[in-house]
Amino acid sequence: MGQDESRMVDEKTPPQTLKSRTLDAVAEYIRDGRARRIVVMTGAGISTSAGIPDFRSPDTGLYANLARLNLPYAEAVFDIGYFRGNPLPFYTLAQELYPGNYRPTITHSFINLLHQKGLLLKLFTQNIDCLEREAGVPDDKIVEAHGSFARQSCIECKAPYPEELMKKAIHEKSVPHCIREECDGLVKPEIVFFGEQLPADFFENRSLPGEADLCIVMGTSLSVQPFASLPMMCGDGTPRVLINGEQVGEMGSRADDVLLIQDCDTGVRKLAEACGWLDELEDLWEQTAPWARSGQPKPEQADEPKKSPDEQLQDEVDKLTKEIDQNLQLGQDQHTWLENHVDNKFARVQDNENGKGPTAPLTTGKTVASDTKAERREPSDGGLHHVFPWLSKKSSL
Ligand code: CNA
Repeated sequence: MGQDESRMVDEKTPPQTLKSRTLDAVAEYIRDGRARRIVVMTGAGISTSAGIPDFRSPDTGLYANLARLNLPYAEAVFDIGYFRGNPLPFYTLAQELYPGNYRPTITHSFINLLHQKGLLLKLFTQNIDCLEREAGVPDDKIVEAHGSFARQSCIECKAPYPEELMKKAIHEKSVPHCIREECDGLVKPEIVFFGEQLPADFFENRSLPGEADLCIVMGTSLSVQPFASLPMMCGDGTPRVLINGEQVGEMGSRADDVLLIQDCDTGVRKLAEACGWLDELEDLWEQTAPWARSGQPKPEQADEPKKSPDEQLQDEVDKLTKEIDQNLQLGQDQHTWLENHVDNKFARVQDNENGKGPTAPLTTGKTVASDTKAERREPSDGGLHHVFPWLSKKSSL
C-alpha cells in the first residue's frame, strides 16, 4: 500500500522533535512527559489476533469466502438496498461479529492504558467490532469512523432501538423492527453501509490530530478515505508512529515518523516495555479475559487453545461463511423466492422449482421482505467503499 520509497524521509535528515527515529526515542519522549495528547488511529489489523478476519486476505478473508455464496454480489451483505429486501445475510454476520463473541487484543488494552494514564486525546477507529470499548476505552474517547455495533436504529424513521432488545434479537436470531408500531421499519446497527454517510462525529473531530503531540497508527492499510488522510492532519513536528505489518500511506515521509513494521501486539508490548509499563499492560489485558470477567481463576496452561492464530482465524471464517450459506439457502437447486411487500412489511418465501419454501432459520418475528431489484443491484458508488474497499472489486459471482 503506497510503499513509495522516494517519498520516505532521507535517513540523513535529522528528526525535529525526537532524538532518533526509533522506538526507544518514542518511549523517552513519552516518559519525559512530552506526549500528553496522543491520537491513535486503528484498523482491522488490531483485531485479527482476536480472531476477526480482515475480510480482504485472498484465502482467509471474508470477501473471498462470501464470493462462493449465491449472493447477487459479495458486497450485497453491506448494501442498504439489499438489506431492505433481505436482511438475513447481514444479520447472520452480525450474530457472529456482535460484541461479546471476541476478546480484545493486548493492542486494544494498550489504547485503554493510554487513556488510564490520561494521555489519550482520541482514538479514531475504522473497526466496527467495538473491541476498544470492550477493553475499557470510554465512549467519549472513541470516534468510530465507519460506525459500529454500539448503537442501532430504524433505517426508516431513525428512531434509536434499545440495546437490550437488540441483544435479545441477536440471541434469538430474529431481525428486529422499529419499536414505533406505525413505522415498523427494519432496525440496523449503526454501521456505515453502502449509500450511507460517515458519522457526524468523524467530521467534528477530524482536525483533532492537529492538536496532538504524538500519533500512533496501527493495523490499517490507510487505503480508505477520508480516514487515510487523518495522519496528515498532525503538525509537522509531531512524532508519528506506525505499528503495522507493512508500511502504509505516507507514513515514513516525515522527519519524526517511526516505522515499527511488525505485528501490532508485539509492537505495543515493546513500546510498553520501553515506557516501563509492560506489567501494567499485561495486567490490564488479563482483565479482559473471559475467566477474569466472570471472576474465575485463570485456567491452566493446558487449557489454552492448541491451534495457531492462523488456524483459529481460518476456523472462524469457515464457521461464518457456513452459517451464512445455511441461512441464505441460496444454493443452485434451492433458490429462495422472496416477495417484497414494502407497504405492510409482509413477505413469504417460496421455492422457485418445487413450490416448497425453505424455512429461513433466522426468523424475523415478522416474515422477511425481499427486494428482487435490490438483489440485482450493481454496487453503489458511495457509502461502504470507504469501509470495505475490497468489496467494490467485482465479485466472481
Ligand atoms: P485493511 O485494509 O484490511 O488493512 C489491515 C492492515 O493491517 C494491513 O496493512 C495489514 O498488513 C495489517 N495487519 C493485519 N493484521 C495485522 C497484525 N496482526 N499486526 C500488524 N498489522 C496487521 O483494514 P483497514 O482497517 O485499513 O481497512 C478499512 C476497513 C476494514 C474498515 O472500514 C473496517 O470497517 C473494515 N474491517 C473491520 C473489521 C473489524 O471491525 N475488526 C474487520 C474487517 C474489516
